[in-house]
Amino acid sequence: GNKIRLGIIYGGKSSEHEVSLRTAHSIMKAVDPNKYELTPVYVTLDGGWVQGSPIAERIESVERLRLQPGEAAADAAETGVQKVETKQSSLLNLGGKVDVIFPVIHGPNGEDGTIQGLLELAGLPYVGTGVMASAVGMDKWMMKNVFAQAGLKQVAFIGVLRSRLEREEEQVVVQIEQELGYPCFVKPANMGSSVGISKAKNREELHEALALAAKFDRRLVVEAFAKGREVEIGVLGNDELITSVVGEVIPAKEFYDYEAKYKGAGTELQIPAQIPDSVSERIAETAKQAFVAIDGSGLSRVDFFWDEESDELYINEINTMPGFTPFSMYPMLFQAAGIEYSELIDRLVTLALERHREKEKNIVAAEELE
Ligand code: G1L
Repeated sequence: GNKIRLGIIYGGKSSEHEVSLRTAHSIMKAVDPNKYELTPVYVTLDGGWVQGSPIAERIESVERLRLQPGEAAADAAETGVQKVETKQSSLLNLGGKVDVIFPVIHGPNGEDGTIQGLLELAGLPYVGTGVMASAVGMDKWMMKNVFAQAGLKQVAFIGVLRSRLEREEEQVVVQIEQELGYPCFVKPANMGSSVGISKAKNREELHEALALAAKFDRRLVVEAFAKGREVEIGVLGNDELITSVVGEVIPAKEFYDYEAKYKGAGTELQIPAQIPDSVSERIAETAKQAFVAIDGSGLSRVDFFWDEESDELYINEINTMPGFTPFSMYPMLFQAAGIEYSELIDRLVTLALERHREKEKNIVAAEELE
């Protein structure tokens, strides 16, 4: 049969550029070359878009994916890869050349839903969550509001605007001390990773933590200390959802910080988590509710704290763009559930196409009714 023409957008003007490259490389190595034709689209660190032509050979090194702007025609003869360079997203160039896009990338400035919006405008099916769910999933403050509205139990929090901090930092600090106490966590609302996050154990540290987070975003969230074990689950589907096994993150450091999250420094993953089945079932149900609450599609990893002593379960966050190498939590949770990496990718592509078809059922104007 005909191959599925899969475009992969990766790189990006983001602190997770290298993670994205490695992830794209993993995906390209995992898919069946008889089933897919792969087209790489590299977003450079300074925001340029370099569109390769379909990859014919096996990609041995991740370096091969660092398409060079400007070198285009020069080495095309050697590598068989042609590169088209554009200042802006050359999505209209992709129309007609690919059937579906796998966006392994965050938005240009960390505010997400932007890449998804571009793909909507281009009319292309794409893997993962849509504009709204991506945006909600990237904004911790908005996410918490949505969880609260859906009646999901979470740790107490306060949203703080940077402008309020500039105006009345003392009142903010007093409010945090009264409503949350120490220790507490201060985070920029919009970051995908853990940069700008710190833990404050006293007033002095709180001032420092607020100042740091305010460098990254104009919206901050402060969370009460979460007691309990950190447990995570994968959700897969569009309207009909399946869940993975539950995994546990066992941190070696004081908290699951940037380094631990990305370099695996000291953290250990326990898959499946050694917790009662009844707790795993509650986690699965709550994860699906969270996915529906943000209007998720494709996939999400949902993270919780389970306090063994009180048996309380607190939702921490939903991650619509989880780590996605074969050794990341999400793929490993599904592998433990019997779905291996390449099958996971197949399913995500199928879900993307299904979602696109579902959307095409909608009429866009009342005139179409006639
Ligand atoms: F497209 C999916 F499946 F939705 C998707 C997109 C992006 C899954 C996972 C990711 N992950 C990443 O992009 C990243 C963790 C490498 C950050 Cl750049």
